Amino acid sequence: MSKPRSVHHFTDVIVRAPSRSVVNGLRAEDRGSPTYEGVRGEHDAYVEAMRSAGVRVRNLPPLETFPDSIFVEDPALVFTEGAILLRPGAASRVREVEEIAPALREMFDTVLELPVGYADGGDVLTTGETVMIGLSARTDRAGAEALQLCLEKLGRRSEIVATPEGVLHFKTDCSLLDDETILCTNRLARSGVFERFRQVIIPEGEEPAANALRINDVVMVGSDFPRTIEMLDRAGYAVVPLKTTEIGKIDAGLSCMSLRWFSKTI
Ligand code: CIR
Repeated sequence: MSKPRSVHHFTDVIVRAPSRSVVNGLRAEDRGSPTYEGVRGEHDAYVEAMRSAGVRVRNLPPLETFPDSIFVEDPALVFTEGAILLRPGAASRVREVEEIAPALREMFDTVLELPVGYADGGDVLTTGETVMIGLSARTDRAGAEALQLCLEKLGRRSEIVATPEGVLHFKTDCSLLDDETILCTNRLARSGVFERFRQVIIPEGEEPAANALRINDVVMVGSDFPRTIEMLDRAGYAVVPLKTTEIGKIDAGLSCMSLRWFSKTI
């Protein structure tokens, strides 16, 4: 049986096509609604980039009842060892869990359920050594602690950390570039959570670029962030710029639109 070469080595992803109701997606600040066509275009390009990066893509159908259901990262977590159904911290998103559950039950032998509290997948960063769970307005301590027990059942070590005040999710402000390197905002770096990593700091003014996505050999980065793209390019990463202008209006970036895992059976 082969083991993952590294934390950014994936074989499979799940995505969900946007519904027309995506224009009503949640947002902290109203900077205008995204258009459905715009979101669909960004999602199509994302799916294409995933395929080019060498993963199998399972594309679930749109859900009109759930405007934010395109962001499949939040209602569940997936690992080689199994999946965990979460309890999203936004009332309008709670029932997205039962919508994604059947696909996960089909694809994983082990599917655990978070029993209490609230936790969004956007608050969870899986590194080589531990799973970092960020407390936020969406993930409370009861949810984070219950999640630690679920992770233990999957053989994963975890730690609870803080998300900077006013930041939606822990991963809004960071992503893994490789096993040892984190891309993160200055405000998150200052909190000291990534002291054991090499840290690449997002240029001031491009903070939303921190939600990038390393998949196999490439790093997907929002195309609206030229200084971040240039910085990563110079550092030797194979950058794939992807448009996130429309989904950015509803507080989303690149990790939010997929669940990713390494399957041992490939
Ligand atoms: C929400 O507020 O739930 C969505 N509008 C955005 C979710 C972004 N998800 C993520 O960062 N994992």
